[in-house]
Amino acid sequence: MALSSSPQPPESQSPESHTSDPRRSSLPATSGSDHLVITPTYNEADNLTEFLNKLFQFAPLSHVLVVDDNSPDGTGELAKKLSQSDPRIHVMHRAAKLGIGSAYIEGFRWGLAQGYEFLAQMDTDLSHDPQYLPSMFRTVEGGADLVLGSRNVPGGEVEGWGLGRHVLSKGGSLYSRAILNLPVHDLTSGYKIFRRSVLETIPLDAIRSEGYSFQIETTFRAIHQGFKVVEVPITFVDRRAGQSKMSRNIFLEAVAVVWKLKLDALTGKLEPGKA
Ligand SMILES: Nc1nc2c(ncn2[C@@H]2O[C@H](COP(=O)(O)OP(=O)(O)OP(=O)(O)O)[C@@H](O)[C@H]2O)c(=O)[nH]1
Ligand SMILES: [Mg+2]
Repeated sequence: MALSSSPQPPESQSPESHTSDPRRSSLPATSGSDHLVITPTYNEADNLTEFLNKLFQFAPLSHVLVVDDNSPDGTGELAKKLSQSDPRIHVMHRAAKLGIGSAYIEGFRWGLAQGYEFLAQMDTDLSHDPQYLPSMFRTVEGGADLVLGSRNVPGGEVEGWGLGRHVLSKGGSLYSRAILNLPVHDLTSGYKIFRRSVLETIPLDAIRSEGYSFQIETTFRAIHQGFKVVEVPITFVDRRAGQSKMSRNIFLEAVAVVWKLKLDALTGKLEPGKA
């Protein structure tokens, strides 16, 4: 799909103006940028406008898909309003809080169906600074299959976390890296860009995990299929507004998923079609 900054006709600006399901959009596959940023939202009304402004400052040709789970704070309505005056913004409204993993998967499916070549995922809470998008997109356009915004490579860091979160995040990456025997330093990062072939190959249907596990699982499956993963250093900034959805269950799920993935790899269950 060719990159273009030309505006689209109003009827194809956003699926939002016709239906709450972007998959029923009349948006043609080649109508603009081939970069899509998917951002799942749950109660991010305090962050969404600033996030989108900053994102378009650094990636003006990208399109964005907001996947909102009927946020009680009105994030979905805000996204809808913003999409009506900006053809780059698309919104998927889901009925209830169905989880971040399924939000990404529905977003990926929509992006693939629309023909985007590069599909990024980012948190809306400004922890993932859009200033890194140009270098991350350049890396994936230059031949990587999956690019990770990494806090654990030279030049990468975290600002604003207490000791507990540092231990959880670094420990989670070290633990998964060791058990799964992976060369990646930040396995729990949620700031990623996939080449579409990765998402077409790994069995999205088989991925049930959420939170940290979702990030570990998609990267592990990509490497298992032989895709090239590159880490780009980022400074991750703790959220300034809104509430974290991090929980004990998300942590425990990740501990278990790593062993399940290892077992699946050993028994040949990770191959596409054997989910
Ligand atoms: N659609 C959807 N989005 C979610 C859900 N849970 C979290 N999110 C969004 O996913 C992104 C990451 O969630 P956060 O709460 O920031 O999780 P986190 O980054 O692990 O935790 P903090 O570092 O404490 O912010 C944010 O944009 C959230 O609004 C969910 O169930 N559905
Ligand atoms: Mg966050």
